[in-house]
Amino acid sequence: MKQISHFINGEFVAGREGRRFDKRSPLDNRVIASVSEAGRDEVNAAVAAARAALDGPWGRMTVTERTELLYAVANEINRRFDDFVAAEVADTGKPVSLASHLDIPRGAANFKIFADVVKNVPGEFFEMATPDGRGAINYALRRPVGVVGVVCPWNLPLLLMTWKVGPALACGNTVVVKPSEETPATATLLGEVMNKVGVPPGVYNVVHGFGPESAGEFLTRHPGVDGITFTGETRTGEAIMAAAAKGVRPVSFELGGKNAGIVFADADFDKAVAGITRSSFENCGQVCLGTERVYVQRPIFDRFAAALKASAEKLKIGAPNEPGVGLGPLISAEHRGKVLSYYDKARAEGATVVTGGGVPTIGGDAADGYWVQPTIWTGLPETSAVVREEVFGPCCHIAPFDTVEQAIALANDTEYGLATTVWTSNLSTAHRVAREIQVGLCWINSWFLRDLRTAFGGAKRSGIGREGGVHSLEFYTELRNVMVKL
Ligand code: NAD
Ligand code: 6OD
Repeated sequence: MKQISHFINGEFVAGREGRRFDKRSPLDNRVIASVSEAGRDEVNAAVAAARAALDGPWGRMTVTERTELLYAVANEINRRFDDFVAAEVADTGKPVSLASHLDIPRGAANFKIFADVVKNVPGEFFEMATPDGRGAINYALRRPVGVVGVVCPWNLPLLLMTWKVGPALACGNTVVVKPSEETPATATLLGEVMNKVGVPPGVYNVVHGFGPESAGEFLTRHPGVDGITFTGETRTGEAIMAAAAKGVRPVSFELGGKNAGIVFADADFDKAVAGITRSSFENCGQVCLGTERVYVQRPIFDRFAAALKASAEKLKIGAPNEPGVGLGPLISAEHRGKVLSYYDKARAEGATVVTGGGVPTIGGDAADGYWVQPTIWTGLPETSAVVREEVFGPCCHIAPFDTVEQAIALANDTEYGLATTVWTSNLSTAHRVAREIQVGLCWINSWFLRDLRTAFGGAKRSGIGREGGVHSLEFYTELRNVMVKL
C-alpha cells in the first residue's frame, strides 16, 4: 500500500504513530494509499521550517536566483509529467486526457508564469522637491508577506495548488500547503521536485489532513502564518476567515459558484452546444467555473435542449485510460451522495429530466466507483434547490428567456458571482452582457480560456481578491514606501 507522508523542512515525515487516514480510489472504492494526518505538532514543525527558510537562505536570495529555481521546478514537473499524471489520475479518477492537457501542464506553467511576472514587475519611483532645494526620492519596495498558508480543494489538485504556490514563492514567501484529504498525492510528489532542483528546505512544506480540528484548522489558526490563500467552498471560506481574524491576517479566497451560461438565438449553434457541454460536464462537473444554469433564448430553446441532450448522451463514462472517455467518477462516496441528493430534489421539485438523473450501470471491478450520469433538467422555477445551490456535479438546468435584460437579470439572481459563459454573434450584446453581469470572469463564445497574466477571482460570495499576473502581487507582497531625503 502506498504511504503518503507530510513534507516538512525538505523531508518526508510520517508523523505520529497511529494518525493516518485511507485514501480510496474513485474508480472502485478500493483503498489506494494510507496518508499521514497532521496534528498540531506537525503543523507547528512545518510553520517553524517555513519561518526559518524565510529568515535564512530563501529570504537572502536575489529575484534572479529565486526565479531560476522556479523555472527548474516547472521543467522538473514536465520531466516527471507521467508520474504527475498517474498520481493525479489515481486520486481523482479523471480521464488521463484531461490530466495531461489541463492539470499537469498548468501545474508546471504556474511556476513559469509567476517567475516571469516578478522579473518584470514595474516599480514606483518619484523625485520630490523639498523646501531646502536638495530634494528627495520616494520609491516602493515589494517585500514578501512571510509564511503563507495554502488550503486547497480536490477538483484540480496540482493546478489549483500551484496557482497559489507559484506566485507565493516567486514573491519570496515560504508556504505550508494543506492539500485536500481527497487528493494528497501530487502535492507530496512536488516535494520530491523541490528537493531535486535545490529549493532550500522549509520553503515548500505539506501537511495532510482534514479541515475542522485537523490540519486545515491548525494551519489557518496558527499565529505564525502571515496570510492565508484558500480555494474551496464558500462556507469553508467563512470558517477560515474567522480563523484569520485572530491576528488580523489577510486572506485571498476563490470560492464556490452557481454559474450561468447564456445562449442567444444568434449564436453559432454547434459551437454553443459544444461549449455548454464542456462547461457543464468537464471533470464530471467538478469545476468551480462550470455551468449549472443555462438560459437559452426562446426561439432556439427546444432545439438547443435536444442537441445538448444528444451531446451529453454521447459522453463516454469510464476509466481514465479508456479511449474516448469523457467522464470519470465523482471524487468520493460522500460527494456522490450529495450530488445524487440533488438529483432526487430536482425530481421532487417537479423537474423534467431531459437526460440522466441517476447512476449509470458499470459492471466488473468498477461497480463500486462513484459514477453518476450527466444530467439535464428543465421546467423548474428559479427558486428550486438545483437552480440556487452549487451541486458541483455533471448537471445543469435549462430555462428559456426572451430579452437581453431578462437573461442578465436571471444570471445575476444568485448570491454567487464567479463566472459566466455567453454565446452570441452580436458584438454589442456580448459587450453589454459583459458589463452588466455580476461576475469575476465572463467568457464570450468560449469557456475556461484565459491568459494567466489576467485577473482571476470571484465577485459576491465567490471570493475575495484577484490573483493572476501582477494582480497576485497584491496578496503575496507588502508594499513598503521608502523616502530618502537627499
Ligand atoms: P472544501 O471547502 O470542502 O475544502 C477545501 C479545503 O479546505 C480542503 O483542503 C479541506 O480539508 C479544507 N477545509 C475544510 N474545512 C476547513 C476548516 N474549517 N478550516 C481549514 N480548512 C478547511 O472544498 P472542496 O469540496 O475541496 O472543493 C469544492 C469547492 O471548491 C466548490 O465549492 C468549488 O466551487 C470550490 N472551488 C472554487 C474555485 C475557485 O476558483 N473559485 C476553484 C476550485 C474549487
Ligand atoms: O485557471 C485557474 O487559474 C483557476 N484558478 C481555475 C479554477 C478552476 C476551478 O475549479
